[in-house]
Amino acid sequence: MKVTALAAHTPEAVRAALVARGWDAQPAWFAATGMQPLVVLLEDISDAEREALVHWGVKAGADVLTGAGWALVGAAASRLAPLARPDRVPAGLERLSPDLGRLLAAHAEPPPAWEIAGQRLALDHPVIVGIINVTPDSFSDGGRFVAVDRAIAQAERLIADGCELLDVGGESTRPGATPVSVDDEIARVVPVIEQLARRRLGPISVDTRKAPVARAAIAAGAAVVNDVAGLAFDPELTPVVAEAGVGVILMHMRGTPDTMDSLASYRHVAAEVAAELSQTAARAEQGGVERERIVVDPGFGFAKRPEQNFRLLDELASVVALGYPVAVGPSRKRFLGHATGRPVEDRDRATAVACALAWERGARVFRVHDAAVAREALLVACATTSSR
Ligand code: PMM
Repeated sequence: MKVTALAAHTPEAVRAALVARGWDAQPAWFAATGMQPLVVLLEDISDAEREALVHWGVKAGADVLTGAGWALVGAAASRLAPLARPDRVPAGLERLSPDLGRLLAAHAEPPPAWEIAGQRLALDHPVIVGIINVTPDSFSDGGRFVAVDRAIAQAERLIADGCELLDVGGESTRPGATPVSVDDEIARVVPVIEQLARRRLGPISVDTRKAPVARAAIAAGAAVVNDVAGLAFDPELTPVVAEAGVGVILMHMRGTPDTMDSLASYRHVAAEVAAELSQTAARAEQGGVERERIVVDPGFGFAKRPEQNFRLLDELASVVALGYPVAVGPSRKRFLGHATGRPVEDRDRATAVACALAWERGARVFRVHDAAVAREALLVACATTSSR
């Protein structure tokens, strides 16, 4: 007898083993995804539900660990599947079916594309978003025309380096940054977006929390709104996004850039960020934003301490399981400096590694300053996981 361990972090090894032994591609893929081990955390459950789960676990051969109000259930996806089916779920566990069903569906079939205004971005490969910051320092020597010219040159470089979306922002969201008025923010971003659109450099995203800025940016040609506040800062922004039919990136943070550092307290950062993002996305959908237009982002560096960012990066699967495409923005952030000791201007390699790790865990959209380095790392990561 010959015994070989197979990789189980994705269904790939099992699929390949079956195909190599004569299985057809489709059944091999279904069997492999069904065999993949999953662990789900259930919270806010009753004692009766807990008991029913333990009972089911013994019969189904699943691992169930429980405590007051919670349970951890570990089993192959195919074993968990009956719990997600209203006609097969054991008595007493009916409340579990809808959420577990969504989670298993997202696991088996991740979203294939992201719908932005007038275009769909395929997610079978990494989508790189290039950052174009139009903040006061870009005006410091020469004023608006120089700033616009510089942004155009930056855009051309980012596109040449493989970006599929350009994210234009006029407000710094770092802690302690001076607030920018709506008029100033519009005066910064709109001329740049107009010029990018005129030169067909894009598609373009606008990084803003404010409805009037988003409205002006969309009129100038933006196809995506990237909101670090997840549509919670300005109540008028949701209808603007919904009515314009633009794509939206809903980022997780707590509080505002000024208060967020004091709100970085979590018992289980990935579970809490996933739950809060799920509510953010549900609110957007209730406000009329189509599901296919939504991307969620765990918000590295926003209301998270260095170690929490790394935990969140490692446990990104909890966010991916929400079923929306996931964007990440680790670029040059402080937590990368924390691990490498490198200053902000020397964090592009660390950024590229973080992007590759995030791809492997299911992220599909990557917001970066230096696209060339990130792209190389992502091409290697993508080639490793996409051998089919
Ligand atoms: N980070 C910043 C700004 N906007 N948008 C998204 N979607 N995700 C992020 O992580 C994010 C963002 C802050 O970084 P910067 O000041 O270097 O642009």
